[in-house]
Amino acid sequence: MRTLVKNKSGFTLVELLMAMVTGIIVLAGIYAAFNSQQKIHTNESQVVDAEQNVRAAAHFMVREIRLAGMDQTGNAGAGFDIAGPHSIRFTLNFRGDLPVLPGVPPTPDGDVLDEGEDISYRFLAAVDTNADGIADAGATQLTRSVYDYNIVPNDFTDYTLAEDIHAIGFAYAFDDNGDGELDYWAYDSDGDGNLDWDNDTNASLGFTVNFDRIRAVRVWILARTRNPLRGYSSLKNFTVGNKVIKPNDNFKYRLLTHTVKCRNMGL
Ligand SMILES: [Ca+2]
Ligand SMILES: [Ca+2]
Ligand SMILES: [Ca+2]
Ligand SMILES: [Ca+2]
Repeated sequence: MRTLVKNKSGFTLVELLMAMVTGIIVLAGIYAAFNSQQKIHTNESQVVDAEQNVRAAAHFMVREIRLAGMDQTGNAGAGFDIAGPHSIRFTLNFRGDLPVLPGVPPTPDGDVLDEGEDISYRFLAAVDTNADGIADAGATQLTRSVYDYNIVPNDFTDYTLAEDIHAIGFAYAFDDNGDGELDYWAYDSDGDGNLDWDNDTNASLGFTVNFDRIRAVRVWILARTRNPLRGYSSLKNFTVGNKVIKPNDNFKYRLLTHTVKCRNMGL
């Protein structure tokens, strides 16, 4: 006859269930800790990526804007062509028509029509259709455009300087009373080749200023993370040139501002 004997060395169903439940709780705890670590890690690496991206772009751009108007010959007419609130175009004269041989320093000629002498920084019109300096799709490329006089028809060659840029802004300083101190930060609001709008008061200057009098450029670049961050809400306001931007989403934003003295202007 079969007898039911309790196996002392085994587990009862209750013990087994308790062990399973305990196991699940422990695993859930480990998962939660891992998940939150993972989340922090993903968020942090995205922020680091965004910062490196925008820093490198700003560094390059600042270095080049500093050279605006550079011209050893003094008669190439180098300087600013566009001094807009969201785009800049400037020239420098540092080389001539002929290809430069390796090891031979370039000899500037009397124009700003050679390779790399006519530079713009901007959002392309297709990605900022209303030209307000804010990427239509939330983020876009900051483009460095080089006007190329060696191709027919002459046109810009565009290079992506940085991705994930939300907004860009520029303002230009000049010394109004000639005492050597910069007095206004302004920009050309109507594209007629004269500064006319005060960036700080957002009102007309009341007079116009030739681009030759620009002595410094201020640059704002507002970058954001490539993807929204889990569990993050953007609450800050950012001043970018002539506007205050208030993102309302889950991206993390990083604003870089640089003031660039244009050493070659006003020589
Ligand atoms: Ca030249
Ligand atoms: Ca836009
Ligand atoms: Ca002054
Ligand atoms: Ca104007």
